[in-house]
Amino acid sequence: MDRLVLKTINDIKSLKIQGARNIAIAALDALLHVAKKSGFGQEFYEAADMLESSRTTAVPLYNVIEAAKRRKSIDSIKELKTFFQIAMENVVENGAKLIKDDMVVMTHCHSSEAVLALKAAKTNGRRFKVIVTETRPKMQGIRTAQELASAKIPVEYAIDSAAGLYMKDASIVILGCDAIRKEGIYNKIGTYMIALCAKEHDVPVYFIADSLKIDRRDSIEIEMRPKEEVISPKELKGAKVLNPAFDCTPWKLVSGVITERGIFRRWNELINS
Ligand code: RUB
Repeated sequence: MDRLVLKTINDIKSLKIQGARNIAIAALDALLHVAKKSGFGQEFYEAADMLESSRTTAVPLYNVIEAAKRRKSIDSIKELKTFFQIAMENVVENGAKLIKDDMVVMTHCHSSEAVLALKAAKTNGRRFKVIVTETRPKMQGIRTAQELASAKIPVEYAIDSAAGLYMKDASIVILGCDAIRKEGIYNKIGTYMIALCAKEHDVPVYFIADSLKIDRRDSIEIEMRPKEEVISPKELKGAKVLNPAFDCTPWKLVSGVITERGIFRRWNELINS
């Protein structure tokens, strides 16, 4: 298999490249490289299938690869990349409007769309603080905290289990999204717990997502990560280690999904828009 494809898969699996949008863009870049090199033959389809199965819950990866396989043209792969750019600009603009002066925003993990919306709010002159949870076991929250701090946005970096303690101080929860489905929104593990806690404190919960995250399939697989990310095998024998990467927040806990088409509170509203 092509070396760039193998490297991309490795970077995606190891979370060097992470976040649903970044993963899909990296896969498109790898496919573009293969298509330019050897066209739309066996190598292209094998690369597409390997890339697609590298992460199972990040729906834009599935959606763009299936589209690239159907369309079989270099221009359409480039168009898919352009779609991300244009959609992202509108998503970010719609997300930034929710941030008001003196708000305390809580966020979890690292979502490029959520970070860009918060940075846009800062550019628009809003003054606010962000509480970022560390996001065990791979600590992607640190990327969010670093990027916000570099943009001079006040940040507090909290251990995951402190989300309940600090929710009473939050004005809004802004999260990324890996899949928008009939039963709810899939995002990094821990999101559901944060949304439940926000409900208890009457804090609105918004997900930021472009429409390439819509998933109309009958089922979705929640990615299970290696146990070695959590514990050394020598430390615990005779127990199964559970390390799921994502969970699902049901629509009843969702105040809105911010997309390039507007903000939606229900699945039917979104798919009929
Ligand atoms: C990242 C994560 C992000 C979404 C959205 O999980 O859950 O919130 O993927 O990201 P992981 P984006 O680190 O396991 O990929 O807004 O960048 O698409």
